Amino acid sequence: MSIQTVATTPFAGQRPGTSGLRKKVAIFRQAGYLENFVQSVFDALGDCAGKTLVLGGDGRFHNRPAIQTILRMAAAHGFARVLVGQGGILSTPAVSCVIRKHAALGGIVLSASHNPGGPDGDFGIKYNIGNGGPAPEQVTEAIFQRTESQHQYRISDAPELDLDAIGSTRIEAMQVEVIDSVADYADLMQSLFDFDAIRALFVGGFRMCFDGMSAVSGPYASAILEGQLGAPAGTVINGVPLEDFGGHHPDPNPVNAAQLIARMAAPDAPDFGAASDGDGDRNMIVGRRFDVTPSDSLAVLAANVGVAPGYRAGLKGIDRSMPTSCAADRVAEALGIPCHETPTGWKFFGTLLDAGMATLCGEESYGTGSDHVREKDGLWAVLFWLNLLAVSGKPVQQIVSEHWARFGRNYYSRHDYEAVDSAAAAALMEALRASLPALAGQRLGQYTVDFADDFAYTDPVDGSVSRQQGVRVVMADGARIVFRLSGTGTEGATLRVYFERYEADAAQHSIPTQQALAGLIAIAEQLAGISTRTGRSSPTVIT
Ligand code: VG1
Ligand code: CO
Repeated sequence: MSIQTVATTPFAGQRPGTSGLRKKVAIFRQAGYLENFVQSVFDALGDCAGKTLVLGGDGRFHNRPAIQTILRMAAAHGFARVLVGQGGILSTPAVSCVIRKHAALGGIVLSASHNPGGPDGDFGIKYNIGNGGPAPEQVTEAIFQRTESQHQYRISDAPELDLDAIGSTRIEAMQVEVIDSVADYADLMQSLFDFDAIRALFVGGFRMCFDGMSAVSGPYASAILEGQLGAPAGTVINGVPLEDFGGHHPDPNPVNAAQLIARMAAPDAPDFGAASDGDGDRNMIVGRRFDVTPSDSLAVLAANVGVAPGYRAGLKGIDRSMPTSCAADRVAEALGIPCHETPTGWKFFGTLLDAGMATLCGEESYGTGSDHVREKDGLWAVLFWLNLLAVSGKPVQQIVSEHWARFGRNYYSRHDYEAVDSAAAAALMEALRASLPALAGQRLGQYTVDFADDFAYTDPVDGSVSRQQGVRVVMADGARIVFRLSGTGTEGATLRVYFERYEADAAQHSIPTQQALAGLIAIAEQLAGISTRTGRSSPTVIT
């Protein structure tokens, strides 16, 4: 074994987006592409000697070869130890958990999350810092700067390592520990939730369906739900991670998790349904014939936080991303705690969580989590709901309806226009930005614009500023439309348009969502000219 320095040429466009660097597999398979990025991560970290690194991914195509490469590079950079998930498998929240538990310098997550996998699909890589959370923008920017002038990388020429046998081996002077992918994470979950109450629920005949979407959360869900909590075999469906996710789009929303939604609408539907995404950090919560929006889920968990033993001390605050509905704000107000509004992406929650300013966090994109790790956490949210269902004895729909009756309902929807022409999408956003100064005070449909701006955020802890985080048009009654371009897509541009309006009157809480938001949807078209500019008459996905 020896350490080599390999000459390379920089690749353009290695700037991490909302959640790491995501590209088509074919791009990642170019000689030196992954290596250059990893070298840039290690360069940005500085001295890695004697440190511990956590490494794992969602099992998608190219996961194993990428892990072999990164292990050999880590050895060439003097890491003392790498903890790698068995078979190369670690969910995003499990990486966060393992980094924290073992006081690692950081971790590398190989995933493109909800993006499709397989040889023609997407691959991704993300660096998480010592608090277990995604690297903040200063770090991702430093990594990107290095990629622009990366002319060499260092790697050991050690042979491939067996990733499937738990145990310890060496590459150069570095110890490689293949760890159980689930154990540390399962211990943490057990410390937060009332497993006895949930076990009693299943003993009483409660039925659930968890859709692993052939992605990383299957092994976690099988071990915890069926193994530790006694849910009947078959509770977890699509529970084995496949390199191409079975050809499916591992994004847990009612459109992509159609199999689960159909099961929850059947006459003999289980009591509770849930799904998670490619890397296990998102969750969808479903009752019988009833989908819970992620924004409502966050608000409901916040309002009922005392059911879970790990949260009996109450909440320090709630964080939500700007496009996420204001349902959680109403709960925060009732609890007398702050609610922070951050840009899209979990990396913005880390400073607030570390500073003890928040306990629960959520995003409208099926992401919920807390200060137990520094990532959103799919199975955590499912266990929280199970704990709530066990303690309350009420069905999902009743819990949500009662929540609306108490706090009012924030009707909410997101319209995605995927793979649109990048130039057209950029022009649409530019035109919108140009129109903002004239919008305040204007009458649009039945609404009057209160203010319109491009969301800029100053982190209250470290003072860092992030601009252009989404154009928002906010009406006098608080209803709003948000426009932003996705930072995770790999084909053209994806335009996301978010709609929200508040309804206090419980007699008005059963309107179909798209109907309830029709006025705002028409205004968005009028303001942005979506159909003419993108050539699309309707969204690709509505959630
Ligand atoms: C999307 C979501 C965002 C989420 C991000 C990463 O980003 O909107 O809320 O944090 O994905 O989630 P964008 O830029 O495409 O809108 V995951 O599950 O991919 O790590
Ligand atoms: Co994800």
